[in-house]
Amino acid sequence: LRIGNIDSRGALVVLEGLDRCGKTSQCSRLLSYLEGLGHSVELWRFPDRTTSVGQMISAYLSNESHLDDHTIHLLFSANRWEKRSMMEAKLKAGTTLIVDRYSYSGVAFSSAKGIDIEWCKAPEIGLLAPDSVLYLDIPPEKAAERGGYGGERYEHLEFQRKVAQCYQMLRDSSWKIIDACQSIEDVEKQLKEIVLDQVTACKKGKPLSLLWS
Ligand code: DGP
Ligand code: NA
Ligand code: NA
Repeated sequence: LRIGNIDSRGALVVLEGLDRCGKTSQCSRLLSYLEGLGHSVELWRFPDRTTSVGQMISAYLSNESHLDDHTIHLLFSANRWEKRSMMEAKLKAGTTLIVDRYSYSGVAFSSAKGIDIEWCKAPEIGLLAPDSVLYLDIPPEKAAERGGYGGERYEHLEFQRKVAQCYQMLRDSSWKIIDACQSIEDVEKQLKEIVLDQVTACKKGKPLSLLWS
């Protein structure tokens, strides 16, 4: 009989997609679902606008400040690095993290501006790799039709089209592509299944790995 498995941990689950793909509401639904099953779980989001780096990012996104494309890229990356040790501690303590955007947003949004993709990935190397990346796939035109683009810097159809193309280049075996044009309930059902599988695998000791592997 083994009492407690030292390698048991929480799962790192990331939701990605264009602005208005429905990510944020699906994140809350996943949170309630896992809490209801009695799992230890937290909802995180990047950028985390509460830190001092996050406040610089927030000012940039709302067009209150203007920064060189490389500079803002590194700030987004720093915002993930400043949360890295807490992220690892939470996972090792058995808490599953549902994360609204991560390094893939970092690389997709900056490479959409024309910055070399390898340059974009470099500062992300060594961050924790997600167990699962759930990509909510929606045509940019459909997302734009949903309305509610809040007027932030990147919320324009033309730019979102480029971001969609850049996301395509980042797909790997940890990605699951979900058709985000389905009903909210159908999307939710698919996400729940995938996430529960990951939570179970991580409880059994699936090892953590690092970006980009
Ligand atoms: P959100 O708070 O999820 O609405 O994200 C704010 C905006 O910032 C959104 O348009 C996506 C973009 N974004 C998120 N993460 C990054 C990143 O790491 N780099 C860049 N350049 N943009 C990002
Ligand atoms: Na947004
Ligand atoms: Na969002």
